[in-house]
Amino acid sequence: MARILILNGPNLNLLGTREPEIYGHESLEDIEIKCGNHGKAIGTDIDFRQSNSEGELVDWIQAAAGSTDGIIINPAAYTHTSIAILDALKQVDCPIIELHLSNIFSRETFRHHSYISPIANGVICGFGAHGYLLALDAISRLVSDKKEF
Ligand code: CA2
Repeated sequence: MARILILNGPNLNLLGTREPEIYGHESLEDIEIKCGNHGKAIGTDIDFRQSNSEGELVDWIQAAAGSTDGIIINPAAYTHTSIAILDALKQVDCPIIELHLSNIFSRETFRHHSYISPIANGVICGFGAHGYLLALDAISRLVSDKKEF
């Protein structure tokens, strides 16, 4: 069974409590449950985490090298600032999908640049919580394509 690590960056633990017009009404725990159910349906094993700490996210990415088949990451605000997360992801040899709840390109210009996009296999943004399920489908295809070679 493919092992997929889903990482969530700073403040995403507050989902559902504020700014629902941007991020929706679902909590991160709701999204984790949906991912777990969808993961089962498509035959993937999900490890779902959130941290407000850049260093902890880097540690988790480093530990994933060799033990995870794919990474889905919503780096939140670190998307726009973190060379450390970029460098960590560069060392991992598995498919990577960058994910955002909101359409970062329809928001402030400082959100239009991502340090992560250049090394991601793909980017999903603007579909709210449903984006997590889209990302799971996409990464599971990338993982099975990789195993065929
Ligand atoms: O759209 C996304 O998923 C973002 O990654 C969310 C980040 C933002 O900095 C990115 O530009 C786009 C912000 C996450 C903060 O989430 C909150 C949720 C509810 C209340 C307050 C913050």
